[in-house]
Amino acid sequence: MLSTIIQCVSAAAIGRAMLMAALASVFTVAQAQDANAILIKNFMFSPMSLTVKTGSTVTWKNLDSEPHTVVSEAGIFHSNALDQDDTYQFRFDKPGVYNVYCGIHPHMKATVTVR
Ligand SMILES: [Cu+2]
Repeated sequence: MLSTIIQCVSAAAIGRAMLMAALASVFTVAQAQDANAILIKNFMFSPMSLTVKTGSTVTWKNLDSEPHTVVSEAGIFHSNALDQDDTYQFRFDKPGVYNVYCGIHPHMKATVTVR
């Protein structure tokens, strides 16, 4: 009787551990998707160079209280001014090297390499 209760308790503990493991792997996938993100902070793109697979969507997020834009040097895309916490997304369907800068502060530069 007592051993049955102990078995039930330990089964529940294992179940909980498996659930935690499953949640951890979901979290890892979410982080992997965030790898296609460029943060804008302190008047800099971070990372300044990012490599993604063809077909990837890159998300820029402005963390500064100052507005920034995301502009392709080749004129392929041009975001609106991003206020604090605003995001901009662009899907890269063709391989190549894309130079990006901020239209308001052109010294802010980043490179997206699409493979
Ligand atoms: Cu800027």
